[in-house]
Amino acid sequence: MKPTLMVRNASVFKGCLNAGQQSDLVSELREIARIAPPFSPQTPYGKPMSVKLTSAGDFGWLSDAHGYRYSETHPNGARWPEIPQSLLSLWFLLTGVSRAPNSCLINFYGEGAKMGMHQDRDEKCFDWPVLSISLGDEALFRIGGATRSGSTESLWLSSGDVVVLGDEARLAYHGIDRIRFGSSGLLPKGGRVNVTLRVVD
Ligand code: MD6
Ligand code: FE
Repeated sequence: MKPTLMVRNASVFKGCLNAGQQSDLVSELREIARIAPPFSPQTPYGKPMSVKLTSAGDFGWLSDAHGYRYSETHPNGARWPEIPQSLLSLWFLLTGVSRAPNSCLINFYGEGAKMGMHQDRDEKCFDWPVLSISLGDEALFRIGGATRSGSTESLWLSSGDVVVLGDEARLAYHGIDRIRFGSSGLLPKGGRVNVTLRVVD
């Protein structure tokens, strides 16, 4: 499948998941959240993140006093649930790479939650892309280059949109400046869910 547009070398697939696929995915994410309850991690600097998160797959992403890292277990000690088959299929369809992702991070944004500008660089190898799915309320996504300084571009991501950061964009700085709380009817209580798939090791 071809991206709808490229923004700073990121591939953007607008409306990639239809309404039925979005609600099916929400059901699968609810099941993951039931097994692995979402939590608000502390940054290594001691500030709580405004998003809640959980994971599926062999590795889940955490942040605590030890820093940002991947862990084979939830903070409660249990292994993470499996990555849903529908997400693996979407990964192969859109990225065209040979390896399956072994980490699926799920971020929950309530009213006022945002994500500061960052690079995804806790993985061992940057040859694999990162695929990101937006669900629920619209979000203002900002992306720049591989250094923190320099110009950025912003675009609104809607429910069902997918962004792939690979190749030149793999280490691009990016973040979520704000969400339009209540702009989507997908989640009964409003808010936004972002799902990212990665090859971690
Ligand atoms: C978000 N996204 O959309 C945050 N990371 O809520 C990310 O941090 C992200 O969209 C890597 C690749 C694509 C992304
Ligand atoms: Fe990221």
